[in-house]
Amino acid sequence: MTIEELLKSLNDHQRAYVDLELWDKATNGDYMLASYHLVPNGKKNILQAACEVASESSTGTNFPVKTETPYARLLNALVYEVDPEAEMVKIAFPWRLFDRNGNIQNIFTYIAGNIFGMGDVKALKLIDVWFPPVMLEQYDGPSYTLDDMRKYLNVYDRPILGTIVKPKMGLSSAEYAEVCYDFWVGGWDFVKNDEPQADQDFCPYEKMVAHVKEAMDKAVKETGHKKIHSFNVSAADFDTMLERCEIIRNAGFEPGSYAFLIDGTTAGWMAVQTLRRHYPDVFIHFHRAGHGAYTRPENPIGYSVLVLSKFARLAGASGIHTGTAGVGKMAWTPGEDVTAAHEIRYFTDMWHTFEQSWTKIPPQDEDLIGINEIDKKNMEILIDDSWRGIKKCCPIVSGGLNPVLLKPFMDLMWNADFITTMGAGTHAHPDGTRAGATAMVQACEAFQKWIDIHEYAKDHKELARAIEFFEKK
Ligand code: CAP
Ligand code: MG
Ligand code: MG
Repeated sequence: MTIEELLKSLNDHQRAYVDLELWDKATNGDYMLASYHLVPNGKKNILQAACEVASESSTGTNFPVKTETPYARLLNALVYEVDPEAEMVKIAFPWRLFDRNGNIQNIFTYIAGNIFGMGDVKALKLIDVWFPPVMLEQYDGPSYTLDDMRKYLNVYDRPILGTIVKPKMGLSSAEYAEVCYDFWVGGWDFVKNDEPQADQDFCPYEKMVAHVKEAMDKAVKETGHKKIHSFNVSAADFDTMLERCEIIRNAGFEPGSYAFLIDGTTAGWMAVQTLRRHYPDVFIHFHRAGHGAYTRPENPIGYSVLVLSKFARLAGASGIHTGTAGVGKMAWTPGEDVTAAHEIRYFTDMWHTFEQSWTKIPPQDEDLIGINEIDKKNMEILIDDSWRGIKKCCPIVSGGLNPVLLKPFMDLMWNADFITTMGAGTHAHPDGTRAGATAMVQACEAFQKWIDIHEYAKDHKELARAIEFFEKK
């Protein structure tokens, strides 16, 4: 069917949710834009189904209602582009639809809410979103960033090297801290709780925190390097979550030596934003366990890694896992993971549906945008006066990485400005955690010196043993 025929096929109700003449008005600042891959269920054509989606994801339902008012109608989401071949549609959401208190959860109830259950669609995947400058004013964005972490660690020219303590669960608090100590003295920077770490009877929360503090003090003293631990503060309710934060803050850790990890998909956006708003001086670590139900490339219904990552930045997460681009054990590809990792770091990016500028200066103010562009090259603007832009959100790269895979991943990533955490990649090393951590450091050194790791391993035995073990797999 041609676009004209598709338009003619609409009923009055659907016609209220389409404006294929919107074009450049779509980026005039009045709308948040979204692009979806949409396959109708067969009874409706793509434009009819798209209008039903626009209705259900803004002001409407499946019939026009007598209670509609002229003002309510102004808030209708509008289908403004449709590409039947590519099965792609773009929808403009008047941003005044959204809770004006910078509430991400609210947006998801529209653009990733009921519509995922609609009978009118067989496939509905939210591919990308674009935020108008006014929304960037309203939402928190990151406060404590990777740049602050780098300053604390005095590490600038390589990824932050980290691990996740394994086994995932079952160690006592003392055993847990022992593994942290071994990693910190063998390698460098960063240890995180695993995503299910909470207050289990074999590893009581307060004891885990206290033992980690002891291990960190010992490791800092021995190595002369600062260390960081990312504590999982996810909990049954917000009070308990905040209590866990206070346990950590009152355990004697110096500012910068701890991060708060939140299981953002299972705990939800409210938890992420509560942490961001309560603790602007702490690195908020968004673990995304469970996101695969929405983001796996083969899932017909859901949203992309890019969308999740962009909202994490808007919500103010300091960092979010963005995957290993197919190099590690998870299912995604460079197209998804590297795009997401780049998008949340830069000031502008145009690798996907929309060119997103993360500046709060309205697009029409070109000369100021020009100044921002120049500053971006020196990175001052993102660091020193973020009033003009949303600060960077740090890609956290994990999931089946090991010293052998670091270079293949970095070749895809094109930069070293991220945190990497290797669990098995450290603790499965034939000579244990300390050697595993050292092997990771050596693999990173080899990359920095442009030396092949097999060459470098000739006089770095921990790396040699890691290659022997992990390459066999
Ligand atoms: C990695 C990990 C992370 C996943 C999360 C795990 O352990 O701790 O939670 O990487 O995936 O439990 O699998 P390994 P993503 O290093 O031993 O694989 O980063 O893609 O969100
Ligand atoms: Mg409803
Ligand atoms: Mg994990």
